[in-house]
Amino acid sequence: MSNNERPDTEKEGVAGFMARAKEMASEQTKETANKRVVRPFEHKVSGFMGNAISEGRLFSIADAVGDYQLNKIDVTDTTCEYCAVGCRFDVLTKDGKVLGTRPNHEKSPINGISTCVKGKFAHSYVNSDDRLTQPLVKEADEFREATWDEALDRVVEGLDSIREEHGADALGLVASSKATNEDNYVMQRFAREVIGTNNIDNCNRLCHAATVSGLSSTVGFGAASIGVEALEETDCYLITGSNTTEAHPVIATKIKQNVKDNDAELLVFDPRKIQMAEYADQFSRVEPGYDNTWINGLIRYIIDNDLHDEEFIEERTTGFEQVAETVEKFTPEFVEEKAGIPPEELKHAAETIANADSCVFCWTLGLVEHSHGTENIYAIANLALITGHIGEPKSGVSPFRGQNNVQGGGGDMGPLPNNFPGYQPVTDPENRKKFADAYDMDRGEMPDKEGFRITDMFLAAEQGDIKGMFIQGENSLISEPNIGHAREVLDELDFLAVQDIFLTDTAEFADVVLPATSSLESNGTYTSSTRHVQLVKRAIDPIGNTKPDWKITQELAKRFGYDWNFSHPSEIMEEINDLTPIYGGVTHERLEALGDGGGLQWPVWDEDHPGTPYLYEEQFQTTDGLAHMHPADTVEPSETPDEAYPLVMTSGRVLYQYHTGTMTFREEGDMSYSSKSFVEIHPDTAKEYGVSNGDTLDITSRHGETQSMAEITHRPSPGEIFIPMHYLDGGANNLTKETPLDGPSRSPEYKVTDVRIAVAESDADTPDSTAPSSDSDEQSAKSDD
Ligand SMILES: Nc1nc2c(c(=O)[nH]1)N[C@H]1C(S)=C(S)[C@@H](COP(=O)(O)OP(=O)(O)OC[C@H]3O[C@@H](n4cnc5c(=O)[nH]c(N)nc54)[C@H](O)[C@@H]3O)O[C@H]1N2
Ligand SMILES: Nc1nc2c(c(=O)[nH]1)N[C@H]1C(S)=C(S)[C@@H](COP(=O)(O)OP(=O)(O)OC[C@H]3O[C@@H](n4cnc5c(=O)[nH]c(N)nc54)[C@H](O)[C@@H]3O)O[C@H]1N2
Ligand code: SF4
Ligand SMILES: [Mo]
Repeated sequence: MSNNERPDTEKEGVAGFMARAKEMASEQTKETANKRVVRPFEHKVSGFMGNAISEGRLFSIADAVGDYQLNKIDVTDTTCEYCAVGCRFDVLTKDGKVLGTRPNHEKSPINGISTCVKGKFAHSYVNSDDRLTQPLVKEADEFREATWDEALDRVVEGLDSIREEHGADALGLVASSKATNEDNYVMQRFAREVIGTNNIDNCNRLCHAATVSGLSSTVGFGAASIGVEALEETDCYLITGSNTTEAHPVIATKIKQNVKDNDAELLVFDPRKIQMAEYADQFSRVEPGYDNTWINGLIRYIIDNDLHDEEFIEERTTGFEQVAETVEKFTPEFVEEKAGIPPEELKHAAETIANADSCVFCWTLGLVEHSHGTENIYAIANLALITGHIGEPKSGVSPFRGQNNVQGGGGDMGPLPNNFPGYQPVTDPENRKKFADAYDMDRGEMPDKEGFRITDMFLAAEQGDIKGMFIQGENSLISEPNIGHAREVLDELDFLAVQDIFLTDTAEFADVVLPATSSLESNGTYTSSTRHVQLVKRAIDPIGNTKPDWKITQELAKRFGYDWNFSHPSEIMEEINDLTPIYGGVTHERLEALGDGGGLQWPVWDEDHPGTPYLYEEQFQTTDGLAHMHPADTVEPSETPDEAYPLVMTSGRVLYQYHTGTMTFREEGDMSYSSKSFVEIHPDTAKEYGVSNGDTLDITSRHGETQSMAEITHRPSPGEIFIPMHYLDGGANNLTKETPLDGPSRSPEYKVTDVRIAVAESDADTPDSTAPSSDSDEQSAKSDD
């Protein structure tokens, strides 16, 4: 539904407010003031959230702005702190308060004039009263405020005593993909140089790690091969496991535009009838966990019907024979039986992809958060390769990355157990020498074996092999698979330090909590899903006694005896330039000089290199320059329904909330939508179990149990339910499992959990309450045009 199609009642509310606000403004200000100041909050209410933000709050924004002391309003261009689309906007601030944001098309290479609801509205958390503003230390199970000196000393003591007694590998460090590239670079340096371990990882493991492992071993880089232009102009999209309108709204808008204006073909494969399905030429409902099956089915159909690109396969790839052999068993009948895709849909999709002049393969977590996630990526990469749809301006692979900086801070910068910055393996002696020399270490001091992945850190802690952790900017209690397991681990650690902007549910377990600046108080860079490195600029001074993440890490390093002496993130970037070839020419000065905040797409090999809008034009990033296809033949997910657990739960996101809610739960507008957990359930399933809309359900898996509220809707198939991941109470991770993990990437199988349901408390007061709620079916129209 577009903003203009909102129900009249909402329009009236917004329109009414706008009329009054404009009246106020016009009484008191001149035209120029109106242009500069009123527009941001006009923009604020013009969107869907006009009805969600109370008039009280809008008027207080208007009042603050309405002092009309224009010279006191600061405007800073920066990059969005939510998702990896990489939108940029101006932030309007006054006296340390964030008033609002406004897209500035001159400084927004990716989004132009668009942002989504989160970029537009969800920044109240920054000035929230319950921000962490002072370090905290725990004494007799209670937190008390401490000085930075005391808190940092306690962290050093906590980490050092474990290292003394059990060795450096008894410590696990978690870096934050919410933080900048520079923050993450120093964090990996801290792990390796100061602590002496490769036990460092971040949320990419819970996210696209299978994409990274799958793509890096086939085509070279664990990243999207294309840029936004391809997403705007390609002739064909295969989108799978991506709820694009809710998770990457600005990209969704570009895709919908291309479909509408240029008749681009859109194929959507997903277990849920998400909004993208409504724009699709073909929507195919997938059985959760059977992606390898239908993708291999497409490959088989294409090869069988001679629709593959023989020249491309011959000249640019290896492994075709093995793939062709492996897909033999994935007949249309087998695909229908296992993955639920009818033969005619398989045929139509295969022919559409193979016959298109250009095609982009888009995916997100529905494809990767599986016990065989890496195989799913092999399969989709094989499909791109056998059709020759990669290495061109409008064709390629396009995983939509998650956190604002998971591409850069979660990968490129090397806070990873296996790689130095720039994906240089830690097991290669040459790389170890290079980094040891740069850090002035003895070569032998550089840890040489791969460290624990996050998921393995939690398993190792259970076994007593990890004794202490330092978690920056992750809310592991809620985001790790199986909250029950995560709780036990966090509770059992000998020492835990957490660095965050709020006292999160995870931080409650900590011995020391360090208060970091938020994105809007930070300088540095983020790297978007399309490999754009972009500037992040401080819009307000650090709140309270908070410090930037990199500075906290540097102060800790100093207490351990390492004097790094960086005085600004741009200096950290200079070190990155020297050691990370793909960032060789990315300097803050250059990004600033571009005038648009930095549309430089890596690899940028040196200062004269213009960046790389799309990858693999001539060669793949492998030792022989060829793409290496890997066969993938796993069919089943790790668990399948039985009598005790007859339904399949998938988990994911909603538009208005972000992950564990630390930021969006503090935004009153977002909280008027999806403020607590719910279970999407098909009307047939509801009928079968006697469930009415609004009932509280007991939901039990083989790994845990929880209660959540029923929302009857046609979005899921009968036999499947969906629960969002955002909530501690009633959220999906009360039911998910910590093992098995995907082999190569060690990612969890968040997307498939067998469950049973029972009504705990009925809300039924009308005979037709088992009908889909209009609200929840409308969710299939959830978007943010
Ligand atoms: N509003 C909002 N936006 C976000 C975030 C947020 O928390 N809130 N988080 C950001 C992050 S870190 C990430 S990683 C992205 C995630 O972005 P998405 O991956 O798009 O988000 P999910 O809701 O997890 O949705 C995954 C999709 O996979 C489908 N799916 C489930 N199981 C399967 C399966 O077995 N096979 C297939 N093919 N599909 C399946 C679901 O129905 C859903 O449509 O979003 C980013 N953007
Ligand atoms: N069941 C299920 N579980 C999932 C998923 C799923 O689809 N299903 N998705 C998984 C995915 S893809 C992801 S990415 C993870 C996300 O899991 P998390 O990364 O744990 O989720 P967030 O809530 O984004 O946590 C980020 C933390 O960083 C803090 N923060 C924000 N800005 C800063 C900063 O500048 N500095 C510091 N130090 N801290 C900051 C926030 O307050 C918050 O506590 O969840 C995973 N869990
Ligand atoms: S699409 Fe992502 S980057 Fe763009 S405004 Fe929304 S949350 Fe921010
Ligand atoms: Mo993610």
